[in-house]
Amino acid sequence: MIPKNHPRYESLVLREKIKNAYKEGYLADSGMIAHGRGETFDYLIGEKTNENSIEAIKASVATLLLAKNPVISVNGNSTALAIKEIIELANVTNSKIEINLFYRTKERVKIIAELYKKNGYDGILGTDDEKLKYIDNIDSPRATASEEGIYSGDVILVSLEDGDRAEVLVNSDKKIIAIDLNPLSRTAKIANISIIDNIVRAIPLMIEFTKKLKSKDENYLKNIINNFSNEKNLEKSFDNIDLHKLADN
Ligand code: PTJ
Repeated sequence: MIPKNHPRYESLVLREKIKNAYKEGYLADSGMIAHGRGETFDYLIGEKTNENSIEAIKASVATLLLAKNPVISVNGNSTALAIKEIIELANVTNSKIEINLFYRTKERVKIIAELYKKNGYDGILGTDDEKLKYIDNIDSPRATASEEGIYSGDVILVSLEDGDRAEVLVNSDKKIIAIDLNPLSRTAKIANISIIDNIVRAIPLMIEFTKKLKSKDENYLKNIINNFSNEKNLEKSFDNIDLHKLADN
């Protein structure tokens, strides 16, 4: 039991979730390493959602709301940290949810699918190995996608994603929104919109902004997207990592 007054309470709670997910058999062992890398970058950006990430979140929400077939891609880490929020975001944005694992095993897919079901989400995609297609015609599990989801989707939200697979998706002419704490990662660099923030803060904010933007017309949403530059967003993310400023806080 982690004492609530521990100065690093929230961070320790996330570690606990990651550890438990590994014990339950659905988090890849490398997922723990990935979490550690994320923690480091979170520390460096001040463990808060910075202004540029708010802009990235608004552009992401506008993109999801204008999409024809938006899909939220989930893996072991995102499920461990934000399953309830992912389901709510899918519901408010009318997005599908698809399991897309870098280290794919039948067992992990089964456990993750059951977890979504238990949390009230039926019909998760990407579970049936037989029906999966290969996005880039390369026979590799990193490029698998379900026909009605990622394969035909026009906007895909990925989080805590390996760079190789994000690249496959970008090259297949889909709009990619990435949630990744590391602004230097290949995923963050190649995505159309990169939310440089912790998934546990980013998704609740995406839900909040969806509720605010849902009633806006197409032009309003297009304006938000047109005024957003991912290049500038990433530059600002680098500026947020200011060790002197962080040391003074
Ligand atoms: O469940 P699987 O089989 O799909 O495997 C998932 C992992 C995460 C193991 C796999 O996709 C992988 O190896 O990813 P990478 O290449 O380590 O990239 C993960 C990225 O997520 C890194 O850039 C981390 O900084 C970032 N990250 C880690 N924790 C968080 C995060 N970004 C946002 N929020 C976090 N909590």
